[in-house]
Amino acid sequence: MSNTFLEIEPEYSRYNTSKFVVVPCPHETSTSYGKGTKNGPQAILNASYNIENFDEELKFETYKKAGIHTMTPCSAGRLPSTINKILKDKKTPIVLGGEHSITPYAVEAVFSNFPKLSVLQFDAHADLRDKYHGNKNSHACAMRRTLEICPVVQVGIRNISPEEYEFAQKSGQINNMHFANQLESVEKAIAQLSEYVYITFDVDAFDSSVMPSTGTPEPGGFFWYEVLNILKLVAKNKKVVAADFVELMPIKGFSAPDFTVAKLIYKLMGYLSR
Ligand SMILES: [Mn+2]
Repeated sequence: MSNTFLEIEPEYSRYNTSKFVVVPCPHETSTSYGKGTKNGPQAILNASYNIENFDEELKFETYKKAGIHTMTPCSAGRLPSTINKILKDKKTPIVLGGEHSITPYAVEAVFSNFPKLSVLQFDAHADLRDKYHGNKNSHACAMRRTLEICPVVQVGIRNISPEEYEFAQKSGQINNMHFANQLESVEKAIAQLSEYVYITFDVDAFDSSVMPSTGTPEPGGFFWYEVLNILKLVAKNKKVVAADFVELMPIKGFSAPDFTVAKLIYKLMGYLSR
């Protein structure tokens, strides 16, 4: 069991001297098929203990360069005030879900600090339903709620309902929606983002062979280096001010997907520390 990201020594993980603040948010109320996203944050922290701290691509140890602090787990209700404080302290919050419904809470807090914010969503699903099983705050509505706050650019999409598709067409959101089989539009997608960017990464954006540990896995998704290339481009061209990684549903005794998410988070931190 690891209580902090990477379990690094206090010298590099104190709040005051850290650029990144990891906020575990094990919120789960509305998952549809699989259950267990509430165990996601702990699985990511456990896996992070085993990742190599030297970034083989960037040739530095990100944690020494930037500092990474990990907070005690936070409820969805406390997420906005927590994120607000982290941003006021000029740090970058990295939220670990939990289900995708936490994203609008987090985005609202980030938007109040960065009015020129837009969101880059990695996801298999459009998540644009107005309601799901009568619930406006379901994870299936996460991006519809987020869209009520600021613009959203979607990549990796390959699961959308007729109602969502109709909404996307009527609202114009369809122009900011990039389907998984249109990878060539990645640069266009990044150009659609505003100066300040919040990244929300639903792990089901990955191909289901890479990421079986999620409630609603989908074939036809991203592979590792495709995702890294997008993150690299965004980090280079925009100011990424916050991120979340959601919907990991760890499978007991099968740690590769947990490791993938932990390493992905560390890669993003590296790209943001160059
Ligand atoms: Mn989602």
